[in-house]
Amino acid sequence: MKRRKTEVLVLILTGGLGTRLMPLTASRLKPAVLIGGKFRLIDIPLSNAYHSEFRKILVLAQGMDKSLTRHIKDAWASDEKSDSFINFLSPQQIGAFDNGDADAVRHVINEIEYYDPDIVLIVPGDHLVKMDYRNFTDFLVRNKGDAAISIIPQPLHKAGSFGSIAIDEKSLITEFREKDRETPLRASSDDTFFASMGIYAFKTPVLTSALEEEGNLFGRDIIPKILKDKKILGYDYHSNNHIPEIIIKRDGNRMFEEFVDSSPDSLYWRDVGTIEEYFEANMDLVSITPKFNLYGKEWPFFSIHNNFGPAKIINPENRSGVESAVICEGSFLSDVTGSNLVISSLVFIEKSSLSQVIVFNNTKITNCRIQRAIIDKHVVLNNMEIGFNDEADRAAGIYIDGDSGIRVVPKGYSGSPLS
Ligand code: ADQ
Repeated sequence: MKRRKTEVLVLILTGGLGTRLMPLTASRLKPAVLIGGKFRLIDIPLSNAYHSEFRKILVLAQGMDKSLTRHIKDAWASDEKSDSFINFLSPQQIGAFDNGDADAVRHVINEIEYYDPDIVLIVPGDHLVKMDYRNFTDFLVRNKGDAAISIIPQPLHKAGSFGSIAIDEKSLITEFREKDRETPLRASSDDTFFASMGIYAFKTPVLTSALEEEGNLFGRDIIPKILKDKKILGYDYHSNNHIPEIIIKRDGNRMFEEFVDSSPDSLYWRDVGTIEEYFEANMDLVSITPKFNLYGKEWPFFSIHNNFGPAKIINPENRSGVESAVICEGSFLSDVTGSNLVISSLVFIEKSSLSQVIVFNNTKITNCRIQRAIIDKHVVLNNMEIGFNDEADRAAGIYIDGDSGIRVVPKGYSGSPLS
Protein backbone atom coordinates (compact mmCIF):
# COMPACT_ATOMS: atom_id res chain seq x y z
CA MET A 1 0.00 0.00 0.00
CA LYS A 2 1.28 3.44 -0.93
CA ARG A 3 1.59 6.21 1.66
CA ARG A 4 0.04 9.66 1.37
CA LYS A 5 2.05 11.84 -1.01
CA THR A 6 5.18 13.38 0.51
CA GLU A 7 6.24 16.76 -0.83
CA VAL A 8 9.85 16.71 0.34
CA LEU A 9 11.73 13.66 1.55
CA VAL A 10 14.98 14.46 3.36
CA LEU A 11 17.92 12.07 3.08
CA ILE A 12 20.67 12.69 5.61
CA LEU A 13 23.95 11.10 4.56
CA THR A 14 26.04 10.12 7.55
CA GLY A 15 28.55 7.56 6.28
CA GLY A 16 31.33 6.68 4.73
CA LEU A 17 33.40 5.09 7.23
CA GLY A 18 34.43 8.38 8.87
CA THR A 19 38.09 7.71 8.14
CA ARG A 20 38.85 11.44 7.94
CA LEU A 21 37.58 11.84 11.52
CA MET A 22 39.69 9.01 12.92
CA PRO A 23 40.33 8.22 15.73
CA LEU A 24 37.10 9.92 16.89
CA THR A 25 35.17 7.48 14.71
CA ALA A 26 37.11 4.40 15.84
CA SER A 27 34.48 3.53 18.42
CA ARG A 28 31.41 5.44 17.28
CA LEU A 29 29.66 6.31 14.06
CA LYS A 30 30.28 9.74 12.58
CA PRO A 31 26.74 11.01 13.35
CA ALA A 32 27.36 10.33 17.03
CA VAL A 33 30.49 12.53 17.31
CA LEU A 34 29.97 15.45 19.74
CA ILE A 35 29.92 19.04 18.54
CA GLY A 36 29.80 22.06 20.86
CA GLY A 37 30.08 19.81 23.92
CA LYS A 38 26.48 18.66 24.02
CA PHE A 39 25.22 18.04 20.49
CA ARG A 40 25.88 15.10 18.24
CA LEU A 41 26.54 15.79 14.57
CA ILE A 42 23.23 14.18 13.63
CA ASP A 43 21.36 16.81 15.70
CA ILE A 44 22.37 19.57 13.27
CA PRO A 45 20.61 18.40 10.07
CA LEU A 46 17.75 16.92 12.11
CA SER A 47 17.19 20.31 13.81
CA ASN A 48 17.38 22.11 10.48
CA ALA A 49 14.84 19.70 8.98
CA TYR A 50 12.59 20.15 12.00
CA HIS A 51 12.66 23.96 11.78
CA SER A 52 12.14 23.74 8.03
CA GLU A 53 8.98 21.75 8.82
CA PHE A 54 10.17 18.74 6.85
CA ARG A 55 9.19 15.73 8.86
CA LYS A 56 9.93 12.82 6.57
CA ILE A 57 13.55 11.92 7.03
CA LEU A 58 15.69 8.94 6.10
CA VAL A 59 19.11 8.74 7.71
CA LEU A 60 21.56 6.71 5.65
CA ALA A 61 24.01 5.40 8.19
CA GLN A 62 27.00 3.19 7.71
CA GLY A 63 25.81 1.16 10.68
CA MET A 64 24.03 1.58 13.95
CA ASP A 65 25.26 1.51 17.50
CA LYS A 66 23.50 1.51 20.81
CA SER A 67 24.46 5.03 21.83
CA LEU A 68 23.24 6.50 18.55
CA THR A 69 19.94 4.64 18.74
CA ARG A 70 19.48 5.77 22.32
CA HIS A 71 20.40 9.33 21.42
CA ILE A 72 17.83 9.50 18.61
CA LYS A 73 15.17 8.02 20.88
CA ASP A 74 15.91 10.35 23.79
CA ALA A 75 16.52 13.53 21.80
CA TRP A 76 14.05 13.11 18.99
CA ALA A 77 11.11 11.06 20.21
CA SER A 78 9.57 13.72 22.46
CA ASP A 79 5.85 14.53 22.24
CA GLU A 80 6.63 17.80 20.55
CA LYS A 81 8.45 16.08 17.70
CA SER A 82 6.36 12.93 17.51
CA ASP A 83 4.72 13.92 14.25
CA SER A 84 8.09 13.39 12.54
CA PHE A 85 9.38 10.15 11.34
CA ILE A 86 13.06 9.47 11.25
CA ASN A 87 14.01 6.18 9.73
CA PHE A 88 17.51 4.78 9.89
CA LEU A 89 18.63 2.74 6.95
CA SER A 90 21.84 0.90 7.62
CA PRO A 91 23.84 -1.35 5.28
CA GLN A 92 22.52 -4.37 7.13
CA GLN A 93 19.02 -3.42 5.95
CA ILE A 94 19.67 -2.38 2.40
CA GLY A 95 23.01 -3.85 1.40
CA ALA A 96 26.48 -2.34 1.78
CA PHE A 97 26.92 1.15 0.40
CA ASP A 98 30.42 2.23 1.22
CA ASN A 99 31.08 3.44 -2.30
CA GLY A 100 30.07 7.09 -1.99
CA ASP A 101 27.18 9.51 -1.58
CA ALA A 102 25.40 8.80 -4.89
CA ASP A 103 25.75 5.06 -4.44
CA ALA A 104 24.21 5.33 -0.97
CA VAL A 105 21.20 7.12 -2.44
CA ARG A 106 21.02 4.58 -5.28
CA HIS A 107 20.57 1.89 -2.63
CA VAL A 108 17.44 3.55 -1.28
CA ILE A 109 15.66 4.26 -4.55
CA ASN A 110 12.94 1.77 -3.60
CA GLU A 111 12.35 3.60 -0.34
CA ILE A 112 12.16 6.91 -2.21
CA GLU A 113 9.65 5.51 -4.67
CA TYR A 114 7.61 4.16 -1.78
CA TYR A 115 7.26 7.62 -0.21
CA ASP A 116 6.73 9.18 -3.64
CA PRO A 117 7.99 12.70 -2.85
CA ASP A 118 7.98 15.60 -5.33
CA ILE A 119 11.46 16.55 -4.22
CA VAL A 120 14.31 14.63 -2.62
CA LEU A 121 16.54 16.81 -0.48
CA ILE A 122 20.01 15.32 0.08
CA VAL A 123 21.90 16.71 3.04
CA PRO A 124 25.32 15.74 4.41
CA GLY A 125 25.25 14.85 8.09
CA ASP A 126 28.62 16.45 8.85
CA HIS A 127 28.02 20.17 8.29
CA LEU A 128 27.69 22.87 10.92
CA VAL A 129 25.09 25.18 9.43
CA LYS A 130 21.73 26.75 10.17
CA MET A 131 19.91 26.27 6.93
CA ASP A 132 16.26 26.78 6.18
CA TYR A 133 15.77 23.98 3.69
CA ARG A 134 12.41 25.43 2.64
CA ASN A 135 14.11 28.44 1.03
CA PHE A 136 16.18 25.98 -0.99
CA THR A 137 13.37 23.71 -2.21
CA ASP A 138 11.09 26.74 -2.87
CA PHE A 139 13.87 28.16 -5.05
CA LEU A 140 13.95 24.95 -7.09
CA VAL A 141 10.19 24.99 -7.60
CA ARG A 142 9.96 28.75 -8.28
CA ASN A 143 12.67 28.59 -10.93
CA LYS A 144 11.30 25.41 -12.49
CA GLY A 145 14.61 23.58 -12.18
CA ASP A 146 15.23 19.85 -12.42
CA ALA A 147 17.64 19.99 -9.52
CA ALA A 148 19.52 22.57 -7.45
CA ILE A 149 22.83 22.67 -5.61
CA SER A 150 23.44 25.02 -2.72
CA ILE A 151 26.56 27.10 -3.37
CA ILE A 152 28.73 29.42 -1.32
CA PRO A 153 31.80 31.57 -2.07
CA GLN A 154 35.04 30.06 -0.76
CA PRO A 155 38.68 31.15 -0.95
CA LEU A 156 40.61 29.66 -3.88
CA HIS A 157 43.00 27.71 -1.65
CA LYS A 158 40.06 25.44 -0.69
CA ALA A 159 39.36 24.44 -4.30
CA GLY A 160 40.94 21.02 -3.77
CA SER A 161 38.29 20.14 -1.17
CA PHE A 162 35.11 21.24 -2.94
CA GLY A 163 33.31 21.20 -6.24
CA SER A 164 33.61 24.52 -8.09
CA ILE A 165 30.72 25.87 -10.09
CA ALA A 166 30.06 28.33 -12.92
CA ILE A 167 26.56 29.83 -13.10
CA ASP A 168 24.93 32.17 -15.60
CA GLU A 169 22.77 35.21 -14.82
CA LYS A 170 19.70 32.97 -14.46
CA SER A 171 21.44 30.82 -11.82
CA LEU A 172 21.80 27.94 -14.26
CA ILE A 173 24.91 25.87 -13.59
CA THR A 174 26.93 25.81 -16.79
CA GLU A 175 29.99 23.94 -15.57
CA PHE A 176 31.09 21.89 -12.55
CA ARG A 177 34.59 20.75 -11.56
CA GLU A 178 34.99 18.43 -8.60
CA LYS A 179 37.90 19.18 -6.24
CA ASP A 180 40.08 20.75 -8.93
CA ARG A 181 42.92 22.35 -7.00
CA GLU A 182 44.75 23.63 -10.09
CA THR A 183 42.00 25.03 -12.30
CA PRO A 184 38.82 25.67 -10.32
CA LEU A 185 36.03 27.72 -11.88
CA ARG A 186 36.39 31.20 -10.42
CA ALA A 187 33.46 33.25 -9.19
CA SER A 188 34.92 36.62 -10.11
CA SER A 189 38.22 38.39 -10.41
CA ASP A 190 38.90 38.10 -6.69
CA ASP A 191 40.34 35.00 -5.06
CA THR A 192 37.10 33.12 -4.58
CA PHE A 193 35.07 30.45 -6.27
CA PHE A 194 31.51 29.20 -5.86
CA ALA A 195 31.77 25.92 -3.97
CA SER A 196 29.14 23.22 -3.94
CA MET A 197 27.95 22.71 -0.37
CA GLY A 198 27.14 19.09 -1.25
CA ILE A 199 23.45 19.85 -0.55
CA TYR A 200 21.18 18.83 -3.41
CA ALA A 201 17.47 19.08 -4.18
CA PHE A 202 16.23 16.89 -7.00
CA LYS A 203 12.83 16.48 -8.59
CA THR A 204 12.29 12.79 -7.92
CA PRO A 205 12.20 11.50 -11.53
CA VAL A 206 15.36 13.50 -12.29
CA LEU A 207 17.16 11.84 -9.39
CA THR A 208 16.02 8.39 -10.41
CA SER A 209 17.26 8.80 -13.97
CA ALA A 210 20.49 10.54 -12.86
CA LEU A 211 21.37 7.55 -10.73
CA GLU A 212 21.18 5.33 -13.79
CA GLU A 213 24.38 7.08 -14.90
CA GLU A 214 27.63 5.34 -14.04
CA GLY A 215 29.58 6.44 -11.00
CA ASN A 216 29.17 6.54 -7.24
CA LEU A 217 29.80 10.19 -6.37
CA PHE A 218 27.48 13.11 -7.04
CA GLY A 219 30.29 15.63 -7.41
CA ARG A 220 32.74 13.61 -9.47
CA ASP A 221 30.39 11.51 -11.58
CA ILE A 222 26.70 12.36 -11.59
CA ILE A 223 26.43 16.18 -11.61
CA PRO A 224 28.91 16.77 -14.48
CA LYS A 225 27.07 14.16 -16.59
CA ILE A 226 23.55 15.52 -16.17
CA LEU A 227 24.42 19.22 -16.58
CA LYS A 228 24.06 19.17 -20.37
CA ASP A 229 20.52 17.83 -20.48
CA LYS A 230 18.99 19.01 -17.23
CA LYS A 231 18.27 22.38 -15.70
CA ILE A 232 20.52 22.32 -12.64
CA LEU A 233 20.41 25.54 -10.63
CA GLY A 234 22.93 27.09 -8.28
CA TYR A 235 21.26 28.28 -5.08
CA ASP A 236 23.25 31.19 -3.71
CA TYR A 237 23.18 30.32 -0.03
CA HIS A 238 24.35 33.73 1.20
CA SER A 239 21.66 35.62 -0.67
CA ASN A 240 18.80 33.24 -0.01
CA ASN A 241 19.18 31.60 3.40
CA HIS A 242 17.24 33.57 6.00
CA ILE A 243 17.38 32.48 9.62
CA PRO A 244 15.13 34.61 11.83
CA GLU A 245 16.53 35.35 15.28
CA ILE A 246 16.06 37.37 18.43
CA ILE A 247 19.28 39.27 19.05
CA ILE A 248 20.38 41.31 22.05
CA LYS A 249 21.10 44.97 21.37
CA ARG A 250 22.46 47.69 23.59
CA ASP A 251 21.37 51.31 23.78
CA GLY A 252 23.67 53.03 26.28
CA ASN A 253 23.16 51.07 29.49
CA ARG A 254 19.92 49.57 28.33
CA MET A 255 19.92 46.09 26.79
CA PHE A 256 16.97 44.92 24.77
CA GLU A 257 15.94 42.10 22.45
CA GLU A 258 15.11 42.66 18.82
CA PHE A 259 13.69 40.28 16.26
CA VAL A 260 15.66 40.20 13.00
CA ASP A 261 14.63 38.45 9.77
CA SER A 262 18.09 37.15 9.18
CA SER A 263 20.76 36.47 11.77
CA PRO A 264 24.51 36.42 10.96
CA ASP A 265 24.24 32.64 11.30
CA SER A 266 22.57 32.57 7.88
CA LEU A 267 26.01 33.10 6.39
CA TYR A 268 27.90 30.41 8.30
CA TRP A 269 28.75 27.02 6.85
CA ARG A 270 31.43 24.49 7.71
CA ASP A 271 31.95 20.94 6.49
CA VAL A 272 33.30 19.19 9.59
CA GLY A 273 34.32 15.96 7.88
CA THR A 274 38.02 16.20 8.82
CA ILE A 275 39.77 16.52 12.19
CA GLU A 276 40.95 20.03 11.33
CA GLU A 277 37.53 21.29 10.20
CA TYR A 278 35.92 19.60 13.18
CA PHE A 279 38.36 21.30 15.53
CA GLU A 280 37.93 24.71 13.89
CA ALA A 281 34.13 24.41 13.97
CA ASN A 282 34.27 23.88 17.73
CA MET A 283 36.64 26.84 18.06
CA ASP A 284 34.16 28.96 16.08
CA LEU A 285 31.58 28.25 18.79
CA VAL A 286 33.77 29.35 21.65
CA SER A 287 35.58 32.40 20.29
CA ILE A 288 34.84 35.62 22.15
CA THR A 289 32.76 36.92 19.26
CA PRO A 290 31.33 33.58 18.15
CA LYS A 291 31.10 33.03 14.44
CA PHE A 292 28.21 30.70 15.04
CA ASN A 293 25.59 31.22 17.73
CA LEU A 294 24.38 28.31 19.88
CA TYR A 295 22.18 30.59 21.99
CA GLY A 296 19.60 31.77 19.47
CA LYS A 297 16.02 31.24 20.58
CA GLU A 298 14.43 30.98 17.17
CA TRP A 299 16.50 28.20 15.60
CA PRO A 300 17.76 26.08 18.51
CA PHE A 301 19.50 22.79 17.99
CA PHE A 302 17.84 19.97 19.86
CA SER A 303 19.66 17.35 21.86
CA ILE A 304 19.26 15.29 25.01
CA HIS A 305 18.34 17.00 28.27
CA ASN A 306 20.57 15.85 31.11
CA ASN A 307 19.77 16.07 34.77
CA PHE A 308 23.34 16.77 35.85
CA GLY A 309 24.22 19.58 38.23
CA PRO A 310 25.23 22.95 36.79
CA ALA A 311 28.79 23.45 35.55
CA LYS A 312 31.04 24.90 38.24
CA ILE A 313 34.35 26.78 38.25
CA ILE A 314 36.28 27.34 41.47
CA ASN A 315 39.60 28.93 42.22
CA PRO A 316 40.91 27.76 45.62
CA GLU A 317 44.57 28.47 44.79
CA ASN A 318 43.84 31.70 43.03
CA ARG A 319 45.17 30.49 39.69
CA SER A 320 42.00 30.24 37.62
CA GLY A 321 41.61 32.36 34.57
CA VAL A 322 39.35 30.94 31.94
CA GLU A 323 39.04 33.43 29.13
CA SER A 324 36.54 31.70 26.89
CA ALA A 325 34.84 28.34 27.32
CA VAL A 326 31.71 26.40 26.61
CA ILE A 327 31.16 24.17 29.65
CA CYS A 328 28.37 21.61 29.82
CA GLU A 329 26.31 20.41 32.76
CA GLY A 330 27.92 18.27 35.41
CA SER A 331 31.44 19.55 34.75
CA PHE A 332 33.80 20.97 37.30
CA LEU A 333 36.92 23.11 36.82
CA SER A 334 39.20 23.86 39.76
CA ASP A 335 42.26 26.12 39.38
CA VAL A 336 42.21 25.98 35.62
CA THR A 337 43.69 28.58 33.32
CA GLY A 338 42.88 28.59 29.67
CA SER A 339 41.07 29.85 26.64
CA ASN A 340 38.96 28.45 23.84
CA LEU A 341 37.74 25.38 25.70
CA VAL A 342 34.80 23.20 24.71
CA ILE A 343 34.06 21.03 27.72
CA SER A 344 31.40 18.37 27.53
CA SER A 345 29.45 17.01 30.53
CA LEU A 346 30.82 15.20 33.59
CA VAL A 347 34.36 16.45 33.02
CA PHE A 348 36.68 17.14 35.95
CA ILE A 349 39.73 19.37 35.37
CA GLU A 350 42.07 20.44 38.14
CA LYS A 351 45.29 22.50 38.35
CA SER A 352 45.77 22.55 34.60
CA SER A 353 46.47 24.98 31.82
CA LEU A 354 44.57 24.43 28.57
CA SER A 355 44.47 26.32 25.31
CA GLN A 356 42.20 25.41 22.37
CA VAL A 357 41.07 22.12 23.82
CA ILE A 358 37.90 20.08 23.24
CA VAL A 359 37.11 17.60 26.01
CA PHE A 360 34.48 14.88 25.61
CA ASN A 361 32.36 13.64 28.50
CA ASN A 362 33.43 11.65 31.57
CA THR A 363 37.08 12.66 31.42
CA LYS A 364 39.43 13.63 34.23
CA ILE A 365 42.47 15.90 33.80
CA THR A 366 44.84 16.80 36.65
CA ASN A 367 48.10 18.78 36.58
CA CYS A 368 48.33 18.97 32.80
CA ARG A 369 49.38 21.46 30.14
CA ILE A 370 47.54 20.91 26.89
CA GLN A 371 47.16 22.85 23.66
CA ARG A 372 45.32 22.32 20.36
CA ALA A 373 43.88 18.95 21.30
CA ILE A 374 40.73 16.88 21.32
CA ILE A 375 40.40 14.63 24.38
CA ASP A 376 37.91 11.81 23.88
CA LYS A 377 35.65 10.40 26.60
CA HIS A 378 36.57 8.20 29.55
CA VAL A 379 40.13 9.54 29.49
CA VAL A 380 42.29 10.06 32.59
CA LEU A 381 45.31 12.39 32.27
CA ASN A 382 47.70 13.12 35.13
CA ASN A 383 50.86 15.26 34.96
CA MET A 384 51.03 15.34 31.17
CA GLU A 385 52.02 17.85 28.52
CA ILE A 386 50.19 17.39 25.25
CA GLY A 387 50.56 19.39 22.05
CA PHE A 388 54.10 20.69 22.55
CA ASN A 389 56.40 17.92 21.34
CA ASP A 390 55.55 15.60 18.43
CA GLU A 391 57.92 12.84 19.43
CA ALA A 392 56.85 12.75 23.05
CA ASP A 393 53.17 12.75 22.10
CA ARG A 394 53.62 9.98 19.57
CA ALA A 395 55.57 7.90 22.09
CA ALA A 396 52.74 8.39 24.58
CA GLY A 397 50.25 6.93 22.09
CA ILE A 398 48.58 10.22 21.21
CA TYR A 399 47.32 10.64 17.66
CA ILE A 400 48.68 13.61 15.68
CA ASP A 401 46.58 14.78 12.75
CA GLY A 402 48.82 14.87 9.68
CA ASP A 403 47.69 18.14 8.14
CA SER A 404 47.06 20.26 11.18
CA GLY A 405 49.15 18.77 13.99
CA ILE A 406 46.03 18.70 16.18
CA ARG A 407 46.33 16.07 18.91
CA VAL A 408 43.61 13.52 19.57
CA VAL A 409 43.70 11.54 22.82
CA PRO A 410 41.70 8.38 22.09
CA LYS A 411 38.70 7.17 24.05
CA GLY A 412 39.57 5.32 27.24
CA TYR A 413 43.21 6.52 27.28
CA SER A 414 44.89 6.62 30.64
CA GLY A 415 48.18 8.44 31.06
CA SER A 416 50.29 9.65 33.97
CA PRO A 417 53.95 9.43 32.88
CA LEU A 418 55.46 11.67 35.52
CA SER A 419 53.53 10.44 38.52
P1 ADQ B 1 32.91 15.47 0.14
O1 ADQ B 1 32.38 16.01 1.41
O2 ADQ B 1 34.38 15.20 0.07
O3 ADQ B 1 32.50 16.41 -1.13
P2 ADQ B 1 31.94 12.81 0.43
O4 ADQ B 1 32.96 12.57 1.45
O5 ADQ B 1 31.79 11.84 -0.69
O6 ADQ B 1 32.11 14.19 -0.29
O7 ADQ B 1 30.60 12.92 1.22
C1 ADQ B 1 29.43 13.61 0.94
C2 ADQ B 1 28.48 13.25 2.07
O8 ADQ B 1 27.98 11.94 1.84
C3 ADQ B 1 29.12 13.22 3.46
O9 ADQ B 1 28.18 13.68 4.42
C4 ADQ B 1 29.40 11.75 3.71
O10 ADQ B 1 29.34 11.43 5.08
C5 ADQ B 1 28.24 11.12 2.95
N1 ADQ B 1 28.58 9.78 2.45
C6 ADQ B 1 29.66 9.44 1.72
N2 ADQ B 1 29.64 8.12 1.46
C7 ADQ B 1 28.53 7.62 2.06
C8 ADQ B 1 27.95 6.34 2.16
N3 ADQ B 1 28.53 5.29 1.61
N4 ADQ B 1 26.82 6.19 2.86
C9 ADQ B 1 26.21 7.24 3.43
N5 ADQ B 1 26.70 8.49 3.38
C10 ADQ B 1 27.84 8.68 2.68
C11 ADQ B 1 31.12 16.71 -1.35
C12 ADQ B 1 30.92 17.08 -2.82
C13 ADQ B 1 31.69 18.36 -3.17
C14 ADQ B 1 31.25 19.45 -2.21
C15 ADQ B 1 31.48 19.01 -0.77
C16 ADQ B 1 30.95 20.03 0.22
O11 ADQ B 1 31.33 15.99 -3.64
O12 ADQ B 1 31.43 18.74 -4.50
O13 ADQ B 1 31.96 20.65 -2.48
O14 ADQ B 1 30.74 17.79 -0.52
O15 ADQ B 1 31.20 19.62 1.54
